Amino acid sequence: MFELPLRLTSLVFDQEVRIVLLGLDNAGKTTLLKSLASEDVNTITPTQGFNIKSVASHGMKLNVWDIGGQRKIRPFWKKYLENTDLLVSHFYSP
Ligand SMILES: Nc1nc2c(ncn2[C@@H]2O[C@H](COP(=O)(O)OP(=O)(O)OP(=O)(O)O)[C@@H](O)[C@H]2O)c(=O)[nH]1
Ligand SMILES: [Mg+2]
Repeated sequence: MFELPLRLTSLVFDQEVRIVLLGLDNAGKTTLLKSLASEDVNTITPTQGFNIKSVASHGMKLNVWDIGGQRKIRPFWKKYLENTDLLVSHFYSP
């Protein structure tokens, strides 16, 4: 259902990539993360802190961080960006 813009192979030389998903609450970040990991997306609840999953793709290990988007969590977003290779700003537009 979802696919990250994986032209990363040409962008990075490291075989391990840290990706952070950031966006407002209900944007669909956890749905995207679970889809990438081929997990059930029907039982998702709002993220209170963060979720992390490692997914193998295109010969790389993608460490994908899904950060909760609720207002009370937003002040902590910046602390997750350290050492990040790719930031995905996730929006859901009905
Ligand atoms: N129609 C539609 N609904 C979606 C899509 N992605 C997510 N949703 C729905 O939007 C709601 C919120 O999705 P989440 O994945 O929990 O959103 P989130 O960005 O992780 O939200 P927080 O954890 O609160 O930051 C869920 O009911 C999902 O089923 C999409 O692409 N299309
Ligand atoms: Mg979430």
